[in-house]
Amino acid sequence: MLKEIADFLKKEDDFFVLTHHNADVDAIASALVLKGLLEELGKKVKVGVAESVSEVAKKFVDEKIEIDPEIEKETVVVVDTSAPEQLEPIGIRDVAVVIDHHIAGNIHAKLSHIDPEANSCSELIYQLSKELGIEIKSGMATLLLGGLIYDTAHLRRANRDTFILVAELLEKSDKNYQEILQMLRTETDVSERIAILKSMKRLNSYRIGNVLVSFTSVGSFEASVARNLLRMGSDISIVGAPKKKGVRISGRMRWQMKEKLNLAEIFSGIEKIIDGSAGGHDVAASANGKKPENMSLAFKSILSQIEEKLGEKSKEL
Ligand SMILES: [Mn+2]
Repeated sequence: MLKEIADFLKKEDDFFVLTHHNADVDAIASALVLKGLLEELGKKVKVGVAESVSEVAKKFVDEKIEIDPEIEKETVVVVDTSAPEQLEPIGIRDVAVVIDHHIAGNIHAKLSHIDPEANSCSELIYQLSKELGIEIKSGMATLLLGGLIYDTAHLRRANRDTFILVAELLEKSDKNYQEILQMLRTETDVSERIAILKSMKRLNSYRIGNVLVSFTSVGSFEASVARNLLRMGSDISIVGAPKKKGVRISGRMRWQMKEKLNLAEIFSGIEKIIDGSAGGHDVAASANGKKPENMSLAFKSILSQIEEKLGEKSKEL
């Protein structure tokens, strides 16, 4: 299908390449490299994004990107996007081409190349460059590397082919792997880091056999604090954010504990206590309730549910 898309792109003249809201690195890389390729063919190309470009993706942008553009008579190409809602509020009558790697969405287009096996949309654009017979320039290679590395969670989800692609693109880019990783780094906002540090003051931890469980509370960023507690050594972390009229509780658990416990199930056991509702899955759960005064009761219930499931009593550390 990429062959047909390449032939079609060669015929048209005036393009708008669009991608999803809060555009991530893969979306931006795909759109900008496609723009570059089409410009090599002498075409007029604009790039548009719905709503915004994500903070980390901004570091890869050094040319004009239009936010929520008006589409006139341009030929529309949509990249890295599977649902029309992800393009709102951009009003589009006709989509000519979709290139994407998400499970087949419902954007109706004349031509589409959707490959859910691909780890990133960037690698599809790279394939398209070969189909078009255009040599990837250094800047384009850097963008594609950014997209590929970002969408594979820094290559944790990479396969053999991904590494071959990365090696090929590193040959073309004037940046090395460390420099690209540096561009992909995101700084945690200072208020979030303050929440993490403050949560340490209120930390209560327990040992149940070899399982370590931590409880704490913060004003906000409870999910981030819970994730950080796992990094610091907890097997299960429970973080409450009590407000005047309500409470949110977030829980995280190490993957290795999945066989023994289901956090979402445990959280459903505190719905009544905090007068609210809980949801999530085995290793991540959250609950919202109307009774902040019962947060510590909810913590006690969570601890005793874990004790019961593991068949052991807890000892405070
Ligand atoms: Mn993507």
